[in-house]
Amino acid sequence: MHNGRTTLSKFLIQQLKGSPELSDLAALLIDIAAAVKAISAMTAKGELGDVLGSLETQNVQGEIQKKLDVMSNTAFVNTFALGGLVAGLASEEMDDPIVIEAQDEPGRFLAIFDPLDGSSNIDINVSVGSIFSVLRAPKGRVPEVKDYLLSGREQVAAGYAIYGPSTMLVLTVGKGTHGFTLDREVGNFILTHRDMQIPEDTSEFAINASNERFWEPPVQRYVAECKNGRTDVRGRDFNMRWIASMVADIHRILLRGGVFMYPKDTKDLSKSGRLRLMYEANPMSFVVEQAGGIGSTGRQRILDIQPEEIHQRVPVIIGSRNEVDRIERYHQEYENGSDEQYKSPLFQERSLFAS
Ligand code: AFP
Repeated sequence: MHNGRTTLSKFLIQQLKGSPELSDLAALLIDIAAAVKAISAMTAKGELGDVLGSLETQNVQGEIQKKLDVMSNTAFVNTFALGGLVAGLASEEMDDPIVIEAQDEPGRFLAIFDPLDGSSNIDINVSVGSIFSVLRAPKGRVPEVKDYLLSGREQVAAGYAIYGPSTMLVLTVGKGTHGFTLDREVGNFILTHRDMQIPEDTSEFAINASNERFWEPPVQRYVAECKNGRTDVRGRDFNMRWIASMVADIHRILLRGGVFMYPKDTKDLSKSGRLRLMYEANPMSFVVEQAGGIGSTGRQRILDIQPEEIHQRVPVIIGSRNEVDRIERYHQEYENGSDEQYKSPLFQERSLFAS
């Protein structure tokens, strides 16, 4: 029936059997899968389920909340509260973390999540997702905000759900990145993408090109070279994609390579990027790096950042190893002024494009 494939539960038990200190982690991830199934059912109803449209409320980011933002957040909160495996949780949709009252013994983990990523796509029926990150909870006391502010390297698990033509759960516990497809007939997640590997090279980049005038020079340089294709230093043509759902763009990159960029820009100097470190950049970087890719701000690896606040934003450049390496090099050359020697042949003095 499933070509010898295995289920999420069986796979996690196998992956974690050598880690007794993570004994509850498999159960926690299965709880997360249950919340994903509930959200998948909600999104699949569309207009018929009265789940579309926005509320009058704003989240801590100052963004108008979609109905499904709040419904998805509630699905995760209820799942975690019932499961008793987390001591506390933080969400894009909640100003502050909340403590989960211990049932028999306190939960060993902290969950941080974006319950519905890409929600601006909900009303136009384009793929959206959920993103989650799992950290160890402090021992012997109720978690405080400082306990969430651990670097991405401290994550014990991370992953995302994508609510597309099929619903998939892609996750890592630090032993590779693996994809599971929801079999709606039996209501179980089946391992369909074992040990995903991102191609090191790509000819596809993802960025919101309408922000070009706000980017820093190294990003402008990289994108210009991609757009110039075979006529410039890259020697081959590139393709561009931008779904405006980070989960959908990253999923494509995991499957066929690419680089996703939401870089630092001067559009809003009060923000050091659009995407949030704790529940977007960190979990996605863990998943991508376990698949052989890189997650960077352009100047440092995302997983090395020491968080300062739950909702802090960072620049994100993530995907195929050789492309992210190149973009990091361009940032270094920009910082040390050595990119002045860089001039595409198109812009040499006697070239057609000489200004
Ligand atoms: P929403 O959840 O508000 O739709 O934002 C989605 C997102 O955080 C990320 O998933 C997208 O890659 C990015 O924003 C899209 O940003 P732009 O709308 O500026 O292109």
